[in-house]
Amino acid sequence: MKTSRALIGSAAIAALMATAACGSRADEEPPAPAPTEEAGEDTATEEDTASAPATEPEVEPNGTVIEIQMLTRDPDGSGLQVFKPDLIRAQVGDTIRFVPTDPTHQSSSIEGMVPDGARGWEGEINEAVEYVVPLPGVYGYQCVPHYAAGMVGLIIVEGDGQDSNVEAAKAVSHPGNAGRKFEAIFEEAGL
Ligand SMILES: [Cu+2]
Repeated sequence: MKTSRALIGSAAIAALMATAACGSRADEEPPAPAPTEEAGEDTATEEDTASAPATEPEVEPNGTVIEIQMLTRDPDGSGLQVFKPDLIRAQVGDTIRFVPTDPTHQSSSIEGMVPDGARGWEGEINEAVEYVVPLPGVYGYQCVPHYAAGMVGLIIVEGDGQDSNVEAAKAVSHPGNAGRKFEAIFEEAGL
């Protein structure tokens, strides 16, 4: 009881702070001087964009979008309550787009199943959510309402350090069918 009230309290404070931050940002409306554009290799912009100290590196979307369907029943027979495909390989900067093909689904990364320094994502039910993958590593995710039913998936982002969080991700325990599903996915991935 105590815990959930404390959580609600801090969530409310966070919401207030977010509102305040939005408000002040809108009020300020910085005049934004026209940047002097030098075509091509421009590297000195980091100082200007230092806003909130995010732990996740800023990553430019590279234009590649990988779609994952959220399905109640896979018309091709892979099962009920599934992400399709539930295992993908991606590159840093790719946009992963979860598509609400069927209703009642969403996608959230699972705590302990994203690489250090990655924030992860949390989608709304019945809405598409996009995440630009910021770092090599594995990213495990769930559909919150159908987690125990085994509606989970894995993204492998290739590059230096892609195996850095594999063991940690495999050590996470899951409710119901999700554990078995992840075992199968990790096996399919050769991890
Ligand atoms: Cu679902």
